[in-house]
Amino acid sequence: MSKTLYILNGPNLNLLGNREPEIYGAKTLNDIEADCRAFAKDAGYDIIFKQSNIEGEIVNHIQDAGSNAAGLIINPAAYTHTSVAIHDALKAIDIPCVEIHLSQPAKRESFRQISFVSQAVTGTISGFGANSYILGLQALINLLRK
Ligand code: CA2
Repeated sequence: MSKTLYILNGPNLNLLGNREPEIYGAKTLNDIEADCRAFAKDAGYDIIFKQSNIEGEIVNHIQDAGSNAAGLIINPAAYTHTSVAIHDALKAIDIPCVEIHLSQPAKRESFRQISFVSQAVTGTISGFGANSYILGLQALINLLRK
């Protein structure tokens, strides 16, 4: 079985650490990537880590993960609440997928209360800041070990 995990990040997450630290924390996406790589390495996995502001690119990455990876973590960012294309791409692959969020969308504006992604993933982790990524990896790796 593949020992590669994909971690996909949606629009504006490249801005992490520079703005709105009270909502999204002080770590940059590069910091989060380094933390994820270290955690995954200890567990015997390598990471392909991507960020895109373009919906179709995220769809392409999901399809690549379906062919090459053991599992997928995705923070779809704003596309969480709008994207049928990302929902359909996740439904079309046959590997475990974990949706993660830095913040807790359920506590925020009404337009964030709907996730088009949740129906298409194994589970969701939200509200733990950058640690949501590590908790997501832990959940995914535990699943893959079963
Ligand atoms: O909490 C999360 O992880 C979100 O996926 C983040 C998205 C938001 O649209 C979702 O509702 C919840 C926003 C990511 C934008 O990140 C920024 C970071 C710094 C400055 C501005 C935006």
